[in-house]
Amino acid sequence: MSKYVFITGATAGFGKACAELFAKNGWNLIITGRRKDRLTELKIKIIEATNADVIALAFDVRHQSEVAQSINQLPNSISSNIEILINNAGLAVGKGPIDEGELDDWERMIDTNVKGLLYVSKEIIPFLKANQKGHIINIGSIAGKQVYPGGNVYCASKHAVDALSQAMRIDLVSHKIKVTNIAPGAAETEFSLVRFKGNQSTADSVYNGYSPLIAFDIAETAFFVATRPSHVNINDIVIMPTAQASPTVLHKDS
Ligand code: NDP
Ligand code: 8X3
Repeated sequence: MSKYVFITGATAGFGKACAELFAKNGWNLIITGRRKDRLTELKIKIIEATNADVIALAFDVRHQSEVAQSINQLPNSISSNIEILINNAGLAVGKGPIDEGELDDWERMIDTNVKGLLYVSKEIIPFLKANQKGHIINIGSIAGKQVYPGGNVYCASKHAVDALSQAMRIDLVSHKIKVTNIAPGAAETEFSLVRFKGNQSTADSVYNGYSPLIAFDIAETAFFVATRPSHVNINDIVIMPTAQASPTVLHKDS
């Protein structure tokens, strides 16, 4: 199979699980992230386990010229075969009242979650348009559906992802490009360790007392939406752990 799925943030969590699941099911991959060593490790692991062709591109989605240069270096034989873009790279940094927020945290979230998603999409959409088919899967969040205490800028960035998913669907429908927004609730990845700036015990406490989602759950969801018949598009999926009813209502074991 010559089809490629382009995945941002494949060095950890959801993106890595998506890479493994799509490759196992016959897809070729373009995996991206900043940590080159992790990309290389994942590439070797997938090549050993499957027949997938795996291209690793290390770049920071916040830097538009890096994004454009990396993607433009792909040979036409590969870029013209990109069928799916999974816009997954993202992060929360910090959690607390808005007036105590740090400028650098705000900029990291907005630059990564919103501008980074736009920079990558701008480069990939022309390949999908040229083929008059394709699928963009944006990883939003329940934080993009509801705002919760201390979530302010992260929630705003994920509301922007939700809006951009709707906008892409409207603007690209005439090119037969599907757009899906996946909005997960609490999932145990490196997300909380990043959010709490390396504080392992605070990060662990987010997942104590219940079974959170795992990265594979989101990979399965992405794979499901990507494998519907050509006339079917799943617009939006909210997926939470069974123990979670809303961003703030979690049923924990006492
Ligand atoms: P992880 O921290 O495990 O993975 C995040 C990925 O994003 C990494 O591969 C990281 O790669 C990449 N990334 C971060 N910043 C950049 C950047 N500037 N340039 C390129 N890549 C970057 O978290 P998750 O897998 O949980 O998160 C994936 C997505 O899911 C995010 O958008 C997150 O907001 C969203 N999400 C997460 C939820 C959760 O509870 N875990 C729930 C809902 C949504 P590297 O550091 O190598 O660059
Ligand atoms: C991650 C889920 O609830 O921490 O997007 O915002 S939450």
